[in-house]
Amino acid sequence: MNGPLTVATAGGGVAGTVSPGSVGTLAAGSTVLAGTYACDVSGSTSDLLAVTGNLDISAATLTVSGTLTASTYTIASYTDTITGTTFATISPALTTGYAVKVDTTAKLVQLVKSGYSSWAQLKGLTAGVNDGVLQDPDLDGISNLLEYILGGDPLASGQSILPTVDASGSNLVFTFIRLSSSQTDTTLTFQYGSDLVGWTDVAIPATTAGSVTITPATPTTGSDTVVVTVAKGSNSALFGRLKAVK
Ligand SMILES: [Ca+2]
Repeated sequence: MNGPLTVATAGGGVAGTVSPGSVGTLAAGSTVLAGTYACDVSGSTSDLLAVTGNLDISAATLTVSGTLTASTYTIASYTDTITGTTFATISPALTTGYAVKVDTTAKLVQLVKSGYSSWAQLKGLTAGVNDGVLQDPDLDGISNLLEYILGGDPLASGQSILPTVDASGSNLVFTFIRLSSSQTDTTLTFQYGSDLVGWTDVAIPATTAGSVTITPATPTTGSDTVVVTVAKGSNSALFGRLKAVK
């Protein structure tokens, strides 16, 4: 199919469903999906809507048929720009543990399996060898579990993902980036105290609450910026640390 493709909802012009057939590829020019993308999945393959130009999924409905089992399915690609960070409606809901991921670097729309073991596999860790949550195969002092939550690379040594602390004002301000999907199988707690013995827990929530400010999709889609603010008060010293449990 060449040229622009518009799939509109009934009443908005052409009522339509894009369905490339039983696991096939539909090539199209710039596409505005306002109707339904009926995406078939079979084994580790899926339909692919291959767009040369711009793709707009912001008003589209995604319906997946078949059983999701693989860690990643690429269901659309585009060459220019995308509008929308996910589909407006996903019906029926995706299998638990899967999410839509718009990768604006690779210019792909994917269905990805979230969770630690899937992440470990995608990052090149080997099951039973170096994929343990407490293992640290790149020897940078950051466990695999924290690499997962903080968006690190478990096989490339580096500490840029570690939380930063600013105690220059009247507050202790603790900032880090969280992989949003890591919330599905991990629990994060910020702990602070004045003597390294007793700690006060602050649960890290899904969205802004209390002393924790969460800015979603920042700095990139799929990650959140998390800021914990604790008043220093009369403490001469205040320590903070992040506790992760899977
Ligand atoms: Ca590490």
